[in-house]
Amino acid sequence: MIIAANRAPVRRTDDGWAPSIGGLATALLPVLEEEGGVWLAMKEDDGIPERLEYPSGDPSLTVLRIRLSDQELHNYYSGMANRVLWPISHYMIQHLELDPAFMEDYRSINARFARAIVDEYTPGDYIWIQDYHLMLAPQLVRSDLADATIAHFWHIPWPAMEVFRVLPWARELMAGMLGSDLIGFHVEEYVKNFLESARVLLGAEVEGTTIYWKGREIRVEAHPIGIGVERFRRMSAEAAEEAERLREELGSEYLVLGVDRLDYTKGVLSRLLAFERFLEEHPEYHRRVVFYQIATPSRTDVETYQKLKRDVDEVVGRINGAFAVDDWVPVHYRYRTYTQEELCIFYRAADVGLITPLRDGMNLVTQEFIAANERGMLVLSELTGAAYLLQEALQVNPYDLRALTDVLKEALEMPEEEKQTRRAKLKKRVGELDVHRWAERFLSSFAA
Ligand code: ADQ
Repeated sequence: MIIAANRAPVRRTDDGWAPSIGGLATALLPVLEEEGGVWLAMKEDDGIPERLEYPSGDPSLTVLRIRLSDQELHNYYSGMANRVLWPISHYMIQHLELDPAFMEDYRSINARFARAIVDEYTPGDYIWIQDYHLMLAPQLVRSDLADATIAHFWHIPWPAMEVFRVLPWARELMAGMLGSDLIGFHVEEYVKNFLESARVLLGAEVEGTTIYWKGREIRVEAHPIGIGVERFRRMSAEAAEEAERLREELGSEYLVLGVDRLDYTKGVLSRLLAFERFLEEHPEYHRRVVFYQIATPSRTDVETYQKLKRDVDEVVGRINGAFAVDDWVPVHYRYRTYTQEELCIFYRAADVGLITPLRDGMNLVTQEFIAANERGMLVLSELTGAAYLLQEALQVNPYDLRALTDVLKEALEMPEEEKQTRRAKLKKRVGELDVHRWAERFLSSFAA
């Protein structure tokens, strides 16, 4: 198996190399260790050598890094991936920056990945390319390896065709993806959008969920991704005491929680505005509820992310300035990264998980919250992939400030029995979505 992804699957720890945190590495490393293989990723300043045999004692896989100059990193990653493909796929064309230099380096870095894949390939290998950083690689590999088995998995939404076609390079990018034999998305709606894009923009023939293009057949399928459920259950059980301690320290009857990368797609700002309005309209909740927002710094080199940070700082200050009294601070805002063990303390302690992205491919925080939480209720944006799969959550349109404010009250006041019933169903569903099962499902379709 050859996997190509933006990020490497391992990280350096005090005890040597360990799997990176995050579902993809956790799910795929065991497969690669069993089958043997290669993982190709972009070179970053993370201390990982350009060629690493893993695990150290008895290596079964090789991690190979693709080196990028600073300018390439800027154009390919910060530019094309983060300022073009990310906003367009999340329906945020106001954040698009269409600089042709971005696309130029995107082409050459995809070609570099493709070359490395071809160099590592031995007949019979499966090639699995990940995400929006590598749209052109499948076709570039295909042109050298006509008989190779190639799959692509897309981790963010695929937007409506009329939105995607705004990109000047829409057709070229789509044709790049169609070098694959199998293309995976999180949910059926993204599959439909992609099929429509192939039909209209490329004139490809589409029958059911198969695309016929240049004499080849490409299957397009929904494979919703999950989390390492057992791990989160275990971490949550271990966090029980600390979760109680956190609640005591906060000294508040209710804890409302948000956990996100600080990204404009995650809806942090509108969530804060809803909480502000909730406090304005419901003085009976003053001193009784705390909103804890954890935000991981993300893409801090991009101007729109810097502006978002300033806006969030300002609104947090405004709410606390207006409402805080004595020892009650209504908004606790933490702009930092936590370990997953620490996150589980918050997940476990919360009465309401407020997960309200303006758009999100799946949103794994949702599943982590469900796996770890034993007392509360989940409020979930209907504009996430997760919403299609988690019907028992309280769903809301995050652009609707009125609804967002009201749903918070509804979640806080939901009868215990109803919360329990909904939680049980949600936990069952998250168990089915487990990332190990996701990998199995995708790989067995790949091999079919
Ligand atoms: P992301 O946009 O990064 O992923 P998400 O799916 O929620 O979004 O995953 C975020 C991960 O980061 C979670 O595992 C979470 O625990 C962690 N995280 C978030 N805030 C953190 C914090 N403050 N400290 C530590 N960890 C934090 C992209 C797509 C999603 C898709 C996934 C997987 O945008 O839609 O679900 O890939 O395909």
